Amino acid sequence: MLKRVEGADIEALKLIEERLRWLSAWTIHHANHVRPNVDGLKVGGHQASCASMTAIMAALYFHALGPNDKVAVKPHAGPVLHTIHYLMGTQTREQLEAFRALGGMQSYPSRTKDAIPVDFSTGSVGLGVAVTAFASLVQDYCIAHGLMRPEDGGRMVALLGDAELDEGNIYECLIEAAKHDIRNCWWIVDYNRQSLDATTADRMFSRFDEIFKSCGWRVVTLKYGKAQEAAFHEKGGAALRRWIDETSNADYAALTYLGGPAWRARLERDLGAKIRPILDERDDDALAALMTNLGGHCIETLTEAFDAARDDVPTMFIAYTIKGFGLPFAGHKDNHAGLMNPGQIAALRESMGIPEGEEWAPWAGLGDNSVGAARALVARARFAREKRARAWAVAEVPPIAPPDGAVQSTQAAFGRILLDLARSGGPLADRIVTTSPDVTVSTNLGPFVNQRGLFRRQELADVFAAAKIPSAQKWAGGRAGQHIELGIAENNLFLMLAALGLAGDLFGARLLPVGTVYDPFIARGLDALNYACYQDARFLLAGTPSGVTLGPEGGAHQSINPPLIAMGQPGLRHYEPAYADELALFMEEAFRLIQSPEGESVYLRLTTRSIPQVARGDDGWRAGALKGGYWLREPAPGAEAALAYCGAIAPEALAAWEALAEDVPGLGLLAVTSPDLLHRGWSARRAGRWAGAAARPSHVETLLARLGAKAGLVTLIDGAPAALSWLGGVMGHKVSPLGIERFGQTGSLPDLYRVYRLDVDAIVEAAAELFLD
Ligand SMILES: Cc1ncc(C[n+]2csc(CCOP(=O)(O)OP(=O)(O)O)c2C)c(N)n1
Ligand SMILES: [Mg+2]
Repeated sequence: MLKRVEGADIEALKLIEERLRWLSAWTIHHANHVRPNVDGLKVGGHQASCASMTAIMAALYFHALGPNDKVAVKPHAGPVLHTIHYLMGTQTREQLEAFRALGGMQSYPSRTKDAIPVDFSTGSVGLGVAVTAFASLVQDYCIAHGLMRPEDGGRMVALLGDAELDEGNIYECLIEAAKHDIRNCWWIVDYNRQSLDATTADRMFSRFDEIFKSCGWRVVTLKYGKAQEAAFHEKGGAALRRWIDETSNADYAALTYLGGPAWRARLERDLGAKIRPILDERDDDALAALMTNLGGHCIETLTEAFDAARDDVPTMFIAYTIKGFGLPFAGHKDNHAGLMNPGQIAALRESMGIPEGEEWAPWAGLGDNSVGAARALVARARFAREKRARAWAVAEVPPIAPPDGAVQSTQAAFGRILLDLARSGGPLADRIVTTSPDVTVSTNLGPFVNQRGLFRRQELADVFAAAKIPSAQKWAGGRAGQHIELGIAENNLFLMLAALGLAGDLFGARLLPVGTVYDPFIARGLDALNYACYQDARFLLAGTPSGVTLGPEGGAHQSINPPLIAMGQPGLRHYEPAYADELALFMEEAFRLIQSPEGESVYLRLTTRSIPQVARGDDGWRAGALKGGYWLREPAPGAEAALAYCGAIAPEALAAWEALAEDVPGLGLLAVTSPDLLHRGWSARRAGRWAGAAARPSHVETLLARLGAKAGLVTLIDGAPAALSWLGGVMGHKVSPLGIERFGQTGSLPDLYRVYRLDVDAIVEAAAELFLD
């Protein structure tokens, strides 16, 4: 039985729609024209993009949304979300007045920076849409694992601009979502047929629904408003409908901008006597209102459509709209960043009956009955009003023992550690969710998956196992599984990690997500990785294998710049272990950081190169390793030189140290476990001096202070040398940086290390050159 919308509610929703249109436009206007401008920069904001979807958002928030539903709002309609909360009393006028100012409401909805509850940050178009599909998968995961009650589940909703449908990540996600049989997901397209630059191509009109339908989605097209539908039944209505269907996007937009007389002239020209009954019935304003009465602006059409889609089938609503609806630049192709001038905003205010000086009053100029009805509807709204208290630590992190083995690779050790965790059980292991874009086996997640299985809403039989075909890898799935297998689309990996890494905030159930990817292909999903970090999603990412250390696989798979990417990425901590005991320590730390309010995500750069493990005298190295580096061979006080290495080329560094130690007394050997952390500490200390913070030396300063003032450093990393060459700037030491600056190629490790100058000879030569200088 569908819940029918009461007539009174429709009127109140229309009132709310108008107020959202006004308040979002006014908030933007205020920031640009009323608030003093101190730097002459345009403040900006998108009045047209907001007006395009105020009806959609009024119907959604004040009619359709339930308390567990989560929404990703079209970035440039952010002000509408804030004004919704303003009407609810959960956003302040001060925050609206500070739109785009420091500490004020953000330009685009931000989970971490906005005062109101924001379910998903948006801004980079396309990503906010796709993340909702992954979030619905995570919700099903949490329900299947008993981490939340089914009745606490909700719908994951994306409000998107039509130009977002050009983003490839939408289609990658659509395919993945179909494979995982997602449900409870709505994508509502603000189909105004305008992007940033112009009107969008007509050719795609009929294609979107085909694409979505073939992926199992229900597609609901809301093309005409109720007034248009009624007009289609009038004399001349059939011709009008045909004309609307056949008119190009650009034409429709231009006529909208030109208004009533232009519509009249054009319809008369194109349809002649057939349309005259409809034209004769209406003055210019009424005609313009009819022609812009599209489905996405019609509260009745919207509420009916939302009510009719209450099952769990993923649904795309294509809501036809006018960009800038009800504003003076409605339909103009240049209106994306257009702002009303003071005269235009005053005219809009007057047309809505809002007295001058009462611009911020939510219900200014309305009669008591109207205000009462609107307030009653606002009071009944069921969407979440408060930010969810962040759900943090869920599992004590036990000490993680490194796997045994005199010779090991970090990638193999990673797989072993996860296997040991999976076998030993306990709360930590139960909260781990692994995921990988078709490189599960080749990144050593396989043993974990053998233990814990694939996650599927429906049972998935292992056909090979059933047929008794020998295989090291089990491939069965079901509701208890803890691995989410993705197709090859690294962008999806990061959106998956974003959604898994927000499970605490979204569903009250913190997960410990572990994703693996070939290190060079991090670049494939960089914006999604940034997006995940921007929202403070927490996860552990293993980039493996990495560097030219991959050897025979060659240049297309050998990564160079991820250490620099990690250094430049807030919210992500890079560790690059050389030894299995370092890796175990970093995994332990990562599981802690994922759960800590002050924590962050962790990126481990690993390799398949098996190297002899070092003997440890004591645990003294651990504290330094966690902070980014420790002396594997202590320098003598005031030593003239040191080698600083990162990761899998530790054996070359050690051998070079042996070769040089005799000639360079007191030579130090610095194990850099995180260029990222060392650099952060260093720059934080320098910044701290000006912020009045205690000027305690940073870790890297403490390490390098052991060397003489004129000492030289040879730095080496299987990656971009700039990740370490900056070490010379810390104390003013001379540096000879070794690393990879050209694309890699196939070869054995000795050959590649020789050609790319990472071998012992190169290190010795670099050191000698420092002294010759
Ligand atoms: C990845 C990315 N590229 C470019 C932009 C700049 N940009 C912001 S909005 C927009 C076009 C939006 O058009 P549409 O999605 O149709 O929204 P509308 O304003 O028409 O509702 C563009 C290109 C962006 N935000 N993100
Ligand atoms: Mg658009």
